[in-house]
Amino acid sequence: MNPTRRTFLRQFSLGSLSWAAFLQACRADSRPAGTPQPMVISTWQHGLAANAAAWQILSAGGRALDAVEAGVRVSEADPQVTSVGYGGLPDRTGKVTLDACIMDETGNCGSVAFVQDIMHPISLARMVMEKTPHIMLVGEGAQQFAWEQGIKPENLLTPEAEQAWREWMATQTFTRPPINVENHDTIGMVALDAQGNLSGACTTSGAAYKLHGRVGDSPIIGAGLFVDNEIGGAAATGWGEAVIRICGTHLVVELMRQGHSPQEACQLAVERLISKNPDYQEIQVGFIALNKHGEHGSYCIQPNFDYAVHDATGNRMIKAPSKR
Ligand code: SD4
Repeated sequence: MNPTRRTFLRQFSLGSLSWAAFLQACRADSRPAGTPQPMVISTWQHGLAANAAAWQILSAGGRALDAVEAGVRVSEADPQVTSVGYGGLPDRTGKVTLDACIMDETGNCGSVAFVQDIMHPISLARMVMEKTPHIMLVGEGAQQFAWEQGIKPENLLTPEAEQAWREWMATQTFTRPPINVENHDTIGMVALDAQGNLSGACTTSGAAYKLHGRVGDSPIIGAGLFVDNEIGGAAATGWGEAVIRICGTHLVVELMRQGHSPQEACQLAVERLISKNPDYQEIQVGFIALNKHGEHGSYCIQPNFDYAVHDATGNRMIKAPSKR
C-alpha cells in the first residue's frame, strides 16, 4: 500500500474525510505506479490565486488543459493585475492589446495576438486550437472569430490603467519599459494532471506602453510557452523580445530532454539569453519549468521574480534564483 493510500485510510477511518474525497483518493490511487501527483506552477504572486483555480480541477482528477485555462482566467479578470487582461496597462496609444496561447498534452496549441476588448484571450486561444485548422489568429481577424464564437466585446481599460498611461505619457520618452514587477507580470502556467499529462497557458497585455501593434513572446509557441508531454513544460515572463530571440521555452524543454533538471534548464536558458543580449542588465526575463516527474524549477536575470507552486501539500511562493 502506498503512503498516500495508507494516510488516506487512516484519515478516513477517523471520519475526517468526506465520501467524495474517499472516491477521489481511490481514483488517484488507481493511477499507474510511478505516476506523479498533480501539480501546477505559475509566474508571480498572482499565480497563487490562479493556481487555486487550477487546483480545483486537478485535485478532482480533471485535465491539465482545463486547469491551466481556468487558472489563468483568474488573472485575466483581475483588475489589480496590471499586465494581464482586464486592468492591463495599455500600449502607448492607450489601447489594451492582449496576447495569449495554450498548449495541451498532444502538442495541440492555439494562440491569439494583438486582440482588443476580449476579457479572456486564453479561452479564445483554446477556441482557435479546437475549432479551427489554425494555430494563431491576430488582431481584427482574431476578434472577428471571437464575435462569431459568441464572445461579447468588453472595455478592458480601467480608469486606474488609463490614469497611469496618461501620467506616463506626460513624463516619459522611452524605447523599453523599466525593470520592475509592475511591467513584468504576465501569467505563465504549467500543470501536470492525475493522468500524468501536461498542459500550459500564457496570457498577457504585454509590455506596458509598447508600440501599437507590438506582439511579445507570450503568444508564440516555443517562446512564451512550450509543452512536450514526454518531457515537461515551460513558461516565460519578462522582456519578450529577448525570449523570442532564443525560442526560450522550447530551449528549456529541450535542455530537460537532454537530462537537465527543470532548475538547471531554466538557468542554462537564461545564460544563453544573456549571451545573445549584451544589454541583459537592463531587462528582466524569468523561466519556470515543470517536468513529467513533477519536479519544478525557475531562474531569472534580475532578483525579485518568484513563482507559485500548488501540489497536494498546498499553494506557496518560491523565490527564483537569479543571475544578478
Ligand atoms: C511580453 N513577456 O509581452 C511579455 C511581458 C511580460 O512578464 O511582462 N512578461 O514581452
